[in-house]
Amino acid sequence: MIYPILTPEEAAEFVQHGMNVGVSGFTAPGCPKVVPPAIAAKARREHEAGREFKINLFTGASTNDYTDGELSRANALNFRTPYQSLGELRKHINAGEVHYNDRHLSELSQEFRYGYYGKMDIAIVEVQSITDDGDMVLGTSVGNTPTWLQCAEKVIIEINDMLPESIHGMHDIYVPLDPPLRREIPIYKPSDRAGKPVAHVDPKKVLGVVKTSMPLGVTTPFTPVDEVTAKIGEYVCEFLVSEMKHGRMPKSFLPIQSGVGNIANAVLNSLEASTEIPAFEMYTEVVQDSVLKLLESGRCKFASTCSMTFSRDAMTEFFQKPELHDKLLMRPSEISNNPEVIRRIGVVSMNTAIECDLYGHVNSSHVSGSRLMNGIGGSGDFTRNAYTSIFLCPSIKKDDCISTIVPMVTHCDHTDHSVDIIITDQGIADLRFKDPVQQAEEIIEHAAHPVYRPLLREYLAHAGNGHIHLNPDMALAFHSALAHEGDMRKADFSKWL
Ligand code: 0RQ
Repeated sequence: MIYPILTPEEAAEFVQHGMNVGVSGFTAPGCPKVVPPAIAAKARREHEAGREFKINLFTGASTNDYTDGELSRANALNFRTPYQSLGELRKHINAGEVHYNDRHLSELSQEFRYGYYGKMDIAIVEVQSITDDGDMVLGTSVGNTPTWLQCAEKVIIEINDMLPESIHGMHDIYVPLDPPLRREIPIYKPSDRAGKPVAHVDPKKVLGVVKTSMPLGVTTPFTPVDEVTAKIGEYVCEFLVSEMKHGRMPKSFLPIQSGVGNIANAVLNSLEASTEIPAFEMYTEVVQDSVLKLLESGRCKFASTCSMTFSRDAMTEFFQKPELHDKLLMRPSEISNNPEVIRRIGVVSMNTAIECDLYGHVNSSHVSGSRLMNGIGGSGDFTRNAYTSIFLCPSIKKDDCISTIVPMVTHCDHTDHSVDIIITDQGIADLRFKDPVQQAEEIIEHAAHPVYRPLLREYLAHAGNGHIHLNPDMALAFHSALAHEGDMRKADFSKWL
């Protein structure tokens, strides 16, 4: 190998205060694991010596504790984009200590190439292998890595020997040309390959290679399916079957996108069990353990993704089963989440909401309108362009004190124009072919929890006139009751009536 071998500490020495740094990965898999902690240690030393040290960090999506965790604990982050999900970093963002820009995941690569963020100083990339010509087999996700390799002035490589050789061939690396030269992306079904199995870097940019031996897979335990999430899963199946019966969805079915977490898990379990939904394909950004089961059973015929967000056990199992390897392709987030492809191949999107309002606006990212939870992630890429867009959430939270159906959302990520269906444990609210007031009635009667229906009906009855009925004083009464009394049931409209 022509590249110098570095220790993590030697690699971290190349990273200076104020630099734009890009890392590989999308969610925890595929992120670098030893260089970021060494950068965090360098930041601590610099701070102790009274010098400033903060970097601007560009990722694919959320990362791992080695990256966001270590760097935020060391106060080493100035700017961060496009998505995060780690408690430690969330705390710093909500305290105003890290400047965070919540972006659609499909867009960051092109925005970087367009020059919105200036130059990328260094990219740190985990790979399975690299040739002297600069061709590399990436790890268990792709994220924005191909663009980072193109834009970065210098590149540090982590070769993780826990990545098996059999991962070679499971990536589809395609970077579109920028306007005015861009052409359509040649993906007409989820299993189509548009690019190459390897990513490429100019070998002259490579500062060196750090050898690692770090376990693969995510460690966060999955919350088991419970009564509420199981009910949501059943309603999703009921809805999809009814769409086929009414001829609104082809009998051969359409590719689905599903997020992460316990609701997505419950939905996929229901799809696995359904006898009425045919075997299907996924065009999605993350696949978790439930997708491994679907691939094994043949219920999922093919999964196009950006990341293998499998647990450690599922990751080991996947690599022990070569018969599954040609049923999955990992692509850059620019492609896995590409609006043009999603719209054209007819992806059915399913994402989780923090709250939805009576008119179908959805908040995915900010609790009570101010506290960042994770971010919009890929939910906007898929929702806006889906064949049918579905939002899922439990109807109530925190022992009935929170209704996820509210008169007005405190922050809006997805507008009424993009949201077709809201499904809770109470049922299916179909917002299509309805005006805003009809939508509000549909949501109250089919998605809201019975405990909150009288209050929501009262709001609607007194919210005024117009195309959308909105009473500015009453619209946030649920949230003000939660803020002051810890319980949305205490919302009191009487003073405005
Ligand atoms: O607070 O932690 O203090 O208990 O918010 O709520 O119910 O645990 O959230 O883990 O199911 O995730 C939308 C955040 C749901 C996620 C969201 C409080 C609640 C709790 C968290 P505590 P839950 P879940 C694929 C696509 C956007 C990105 C996306 C998400 C905390 O699904 O990040 O879709 N989605 N990506 O108590 C007040 C409410 C509340 C509330 C929750 N209505 N009012 N507080 N909380 N709802 C993935 C990628 O893009 C990579």
